[in-house]
Amino acid sequence: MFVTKAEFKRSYKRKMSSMFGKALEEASLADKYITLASMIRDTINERWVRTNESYLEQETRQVYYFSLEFLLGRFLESNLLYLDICDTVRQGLSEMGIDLEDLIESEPDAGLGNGGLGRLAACFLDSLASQALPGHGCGIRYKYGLFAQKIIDGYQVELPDNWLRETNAWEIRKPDKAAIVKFGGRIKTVSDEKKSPRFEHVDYLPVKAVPYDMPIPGYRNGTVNTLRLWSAEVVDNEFDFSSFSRGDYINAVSNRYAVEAISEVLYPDDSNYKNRQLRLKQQYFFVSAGLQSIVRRYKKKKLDIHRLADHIAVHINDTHPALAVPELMRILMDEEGLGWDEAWRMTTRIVAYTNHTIMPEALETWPYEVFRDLLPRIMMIVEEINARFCARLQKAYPGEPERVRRMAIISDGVIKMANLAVVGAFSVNGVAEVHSQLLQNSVMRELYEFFPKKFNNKTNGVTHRRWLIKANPGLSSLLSETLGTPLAHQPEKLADLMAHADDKALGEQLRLVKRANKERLAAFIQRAVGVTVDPDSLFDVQVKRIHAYKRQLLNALHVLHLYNQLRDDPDLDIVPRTVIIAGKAAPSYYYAKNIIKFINELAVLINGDPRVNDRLKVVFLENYGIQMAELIFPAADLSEQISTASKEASGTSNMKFMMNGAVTIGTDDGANIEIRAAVGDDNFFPFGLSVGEVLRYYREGGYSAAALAASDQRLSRLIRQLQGELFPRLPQDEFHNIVRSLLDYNDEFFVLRDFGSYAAAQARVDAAFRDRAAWQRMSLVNIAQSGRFSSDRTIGLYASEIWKLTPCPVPQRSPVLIQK
Ligand code: 26V
Repeated sequence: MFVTKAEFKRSYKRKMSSMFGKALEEASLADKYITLASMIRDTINERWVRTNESYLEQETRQVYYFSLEFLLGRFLESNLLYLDICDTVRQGLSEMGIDLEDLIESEPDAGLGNGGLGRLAACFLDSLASQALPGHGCGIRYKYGLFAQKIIDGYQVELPDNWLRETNAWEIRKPDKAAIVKFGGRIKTVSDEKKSPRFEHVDYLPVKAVPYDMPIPGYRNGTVNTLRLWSAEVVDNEFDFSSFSRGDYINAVSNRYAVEAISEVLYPDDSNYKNRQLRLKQQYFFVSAGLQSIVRRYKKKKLDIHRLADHIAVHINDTHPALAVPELMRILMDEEGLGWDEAWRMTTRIVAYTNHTIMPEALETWPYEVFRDLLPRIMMIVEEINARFCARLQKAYPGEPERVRRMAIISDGVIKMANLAVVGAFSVNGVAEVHSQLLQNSVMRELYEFFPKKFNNKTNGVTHRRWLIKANPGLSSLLSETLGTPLAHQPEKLADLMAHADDKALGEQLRLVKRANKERLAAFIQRAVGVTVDPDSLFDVQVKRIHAYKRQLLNALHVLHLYNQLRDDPDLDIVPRTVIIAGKAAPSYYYAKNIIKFINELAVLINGDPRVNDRLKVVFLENYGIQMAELIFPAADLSEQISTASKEASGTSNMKFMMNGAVTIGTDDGANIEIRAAVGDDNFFPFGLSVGEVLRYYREGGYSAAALAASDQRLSRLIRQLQGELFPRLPQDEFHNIVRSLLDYNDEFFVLRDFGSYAAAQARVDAAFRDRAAWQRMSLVNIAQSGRFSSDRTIGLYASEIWKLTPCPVPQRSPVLIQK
């Protein structure tokens, strides 16, 4: 590894010539990027090898985080930052006439996730590595990540995200570590008089799972953990293939091409469970490959299979990898020869489960026949797990067949994945206090009563290294200077900032940092949508997936209400406000797409109306993702966290905003409740129905949206405008769906019910923003209290309370770099 700038330049040119046979002058941008990335990878690889050696030597307990989604973002800049070579490289490149920014910008985002759940997995990997914890990721190497969103005439259009078009410099293909995953076929029972029967899987379709490993470096600590992503390939081995083709040769050959479809594309729907056989294939594919490789590696170490549970934990991110339970049983029994009882004791000591949603429409179930035909052996095991569980239930609850049916894993003709996960895991956690309470008291009440000790809470967190240090270098250096300590490994130190809450000079410096970030975002907005926004205006931001329960509609209706007020009273004194909204809608979620159109129509109307006179601007930014998020959070003044109480399990953007000094306007939902408690009511703008009130309405009724709309002039006007009055150019039924959701479906998400309370809270925001010093203080308190929402804290708790994992620091060599 290079040590000085001069050495860096020399090795860079050498690398360029060895990789591309080119001199610098002839190199393309892509060549330059790959050259740099490969140099960094060489350094990371050394540490990767050392980390693995050190885990092996110390026989440390390791955790594997199984997730169908990892929303990683870009690597180049963070890897430079984590290796502490950013400045040397930037200067060295610049002396060779290369702008590091250009290389950073040329890297595609690894967008292998939908939203909160996928990004959480990425933050967790960062915290594991940065705290020297032996924890690795396991997932799918989708050829296409989450679709790219284009806005055309105000409508969302989806384009494929071909992120692997260029070579991915951050992965290593390991064909020698491939595993075979078996689909379909039949199970033959082979009986032997003395022994218990064996099960032989025949006529199956073999799929080759090839791992691509990505290094996950810790922050300047020498640790490099592994994210193993599996890719589906056709089996080229004649033996494996012939066992399948014996049944039906023609189909066997044509089916080969269906194989690659398994790792082709990430499902973009995170709102509604749909029974898609390909998704079940994806789930079994990566779970089986992942577990096979874990067991194989464990045995290679010559460790005793009977002690597997002492050495590994498998964490499942939602129910998507819940097949880990029967698949681990299968491996332990069919391949390792263990009996049922021992295999079950081990499995239920290894698997832990996190639930991320209570929305009933998102709970996964698979039709019995689909499951049985695709996974015959797994079906047998799930049936046995279910039979044994039901026997226990019948004993515990004699004469209550209905309760047994509700709690069973298989009932009503479907396999209930949440029930399977709860029964098979030793730990079940929600992602914020209120969410965990809801799981225990309502959604999973009966399972909780039966397994009270399994349930616990782990409030989400986000990595402050990406979301503060990398995304907001200005703020990050001001904070470490003020506190006299770097924050990378001790986010809890942010709390010391409270001692500086009334420091006016610091307040002013913080204001300047925010102002610079807002200018940067304003320039981006200008380029992206051609709208000029004033960096001195209140930047009011809502960025997240578009969902009815997240209530972008409430935000939009309030914007329209402000506009109405401005038109009614041209001299109205409001704080100039820039409302920024971004997020993707699931391609088949028509309501959500309609909301996007509505926001874009509002933007055209308001931004083009001279009477508004720049007091209000509306911007919808297309293709929200990790990159854009890193630009947005540092520039926000107001964080919109306005879900219907009880619906948002935790939220994590709320934490990223807070960390960057935005103040929250929010409902008492998810982690908002904990954020509000941490900063105090003076530094938060609460509004809306509480969880208790929402649940009471659902239980007892007593809400009439139509009556409310009729009795409130502001609301009836908004509804009339939605019905077409405001948009003469559009078909009159353009927003019919939205109106129907409010009136015909009685406003399931209480948008109209919370409108008054929301508008009043926004008026308090308006008043507060006028006193810049007071606002600055609120912002500071939010930053100071954000340390406890670092994923380091969350992962610390997972490690100590669930996984029983202790740090295993990798012996450091001499410092990598002496800056000259
Ligand atoms: C759910 C489903 C259900 C239908 C089938 C396809 C599919 C794909 C993904 C998902 C995941 C949605 C769940 C999710 O992202 N939950 C979010 O998790 C965050 C991290 O815990 C949490 O902060 C958010 O509140 C929660 O909405």
